[in-house]
Amino acid sequence: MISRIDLRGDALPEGAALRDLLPRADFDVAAALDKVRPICEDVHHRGDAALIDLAAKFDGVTLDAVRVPAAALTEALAGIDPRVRAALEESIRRARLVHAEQRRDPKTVRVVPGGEVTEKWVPVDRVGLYAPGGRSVYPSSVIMNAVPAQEAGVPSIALASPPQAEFGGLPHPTILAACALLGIDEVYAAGGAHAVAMFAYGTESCPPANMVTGPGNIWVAAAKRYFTGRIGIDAEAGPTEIAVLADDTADPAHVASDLISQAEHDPLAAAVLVTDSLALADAVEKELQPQVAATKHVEDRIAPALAGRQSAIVLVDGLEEGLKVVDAYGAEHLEIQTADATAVAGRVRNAGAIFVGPWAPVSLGDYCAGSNHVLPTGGCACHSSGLSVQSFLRGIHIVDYSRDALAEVAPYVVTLAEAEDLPAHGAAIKARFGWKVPGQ
Ligand code: HSO
Ligand code: ZN
Repeated sequence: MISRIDLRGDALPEGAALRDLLPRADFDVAAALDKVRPICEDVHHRGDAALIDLAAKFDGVTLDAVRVPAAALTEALAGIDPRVRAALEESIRRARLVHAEQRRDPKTVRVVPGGEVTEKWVPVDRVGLYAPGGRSVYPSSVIMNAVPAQEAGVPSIALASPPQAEFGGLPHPTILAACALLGIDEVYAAGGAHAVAMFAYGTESCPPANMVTGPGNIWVAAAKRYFTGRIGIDAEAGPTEIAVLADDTADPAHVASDLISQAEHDPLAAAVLVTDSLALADAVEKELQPQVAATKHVEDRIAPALAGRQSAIVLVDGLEEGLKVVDAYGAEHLEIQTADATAVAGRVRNAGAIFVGPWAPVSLGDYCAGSNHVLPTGGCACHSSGLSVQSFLRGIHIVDYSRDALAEVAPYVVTLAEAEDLPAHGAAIKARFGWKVPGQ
């Protein structure tokens, strides 16, 4: 059901060599680029007409328009199960609490008397959020994308989600209901690479956006890569990952259920247990059998995800080695189920989010911890963060120097300009002082 990688005995290799020993899914975004290019360019040239044709081709729906009417949002909210509504509201409330604290005030540094640099934080003007359809209808992801954008103060927020044949060509009603709860009223029935293209280029009905965020399949990831440089993106989300660092104090039934919880997303999802306890490894493996058999998405997702080359139980000689392994892996989600989990978590350097101890499973973070669930996958946690208010802000330096402050530093600027063979740079300084730079 799940393979083992035994790293006990010899000293662990360092860095990339260690990373190469660890499991990871094949998620070849580059290979998908050739397929998305013509789709994106079709949207570029034909706008809404292309979106309508692509919806017929990929989603099997006939659309009159891609913009979702306001009434559909109100109806979706009215039709939602009240318990789901209450849970979404609680999820939004907690996410707002955490994300509101991520806002940044401008900061001014007085470099010298009369010479200041201020960094001000300005939200992106317009953002397109993407919410997948099909297998992954996640209103929770609408929350995780919208809340940080809203708390950042983004003035214009639109959302795209694939049209669903069974809902008359509208996006899934729970997606629409989540939008209504969040106050997002600009919604488009568009999915896949063409939805990203709609936001990147703009069409007759959708003004272009400066940034696109949100999870999606490989086509969405490839479209994000295609437009990188033209628009901002959050990340190229790959299949979801859970790593659990556990010792013999962990409850094997809970470790198994947490591994299964993320395997539930996708046959390419990764579930990795890193432990120094052979007894725990055996017990977790034993737990997996009945738990997997009893859960819903066994055949199509969980069994292939656990059996895939991206999932494994990794045996290590001790906690120190375990920490090296989880840092080399850089999981999207990392659970610490060890004695003194807080101290161990404090030592982790690479993870999208860390879940500490027995009462903080990844499922909590997926929905209601207040943390964000849009996190770096594929090892990108070693250089990137999850989605936050910061993702939607730009820091702009404001440089304000007086005459005296410029005069004081002018010789250095001129010297550096000459050292770089850029005399015009120096001249721009000298001209201000009648070509005579004090100190030279
Ligand atoms: N675990 C997924 C997010 C999600 N889980 C949505 C449930 N719904 C990636 O962080
Ligand atoms: Zn999840």
